[in-house]
Amino acid sequence: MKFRILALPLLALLAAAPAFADATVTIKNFDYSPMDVTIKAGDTVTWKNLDGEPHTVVSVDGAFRSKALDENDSYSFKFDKPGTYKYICSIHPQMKATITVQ
Ligand SMILES: [Cu+2]
Repeated sequence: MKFRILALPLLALLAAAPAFADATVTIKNFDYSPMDVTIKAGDTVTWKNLDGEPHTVVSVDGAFRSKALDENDSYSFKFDKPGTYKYICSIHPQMKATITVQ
């Protein structure tokens, strides 16, 4: 019983911890920075919005889609398959960038 009581909050903590980011993309001044990121299959990319405006991270081919990220919100996606992933901000479609997974 004691173990159960201790283990549950621990599991909740682990589940709430952000995924380890192998690469970080900052969203600032209506740009993704860096615009081109190259990672390995299995790596996780985390985007963080530093603008006062909401932005999203939406894959052109539907592989991933964030909710609207407010200032200082972040979104992570783990890329399991090699390929070229172009993405945009669905609110400001002129914002474009690419993740290349080797
Ligand atoms: Cu945007």
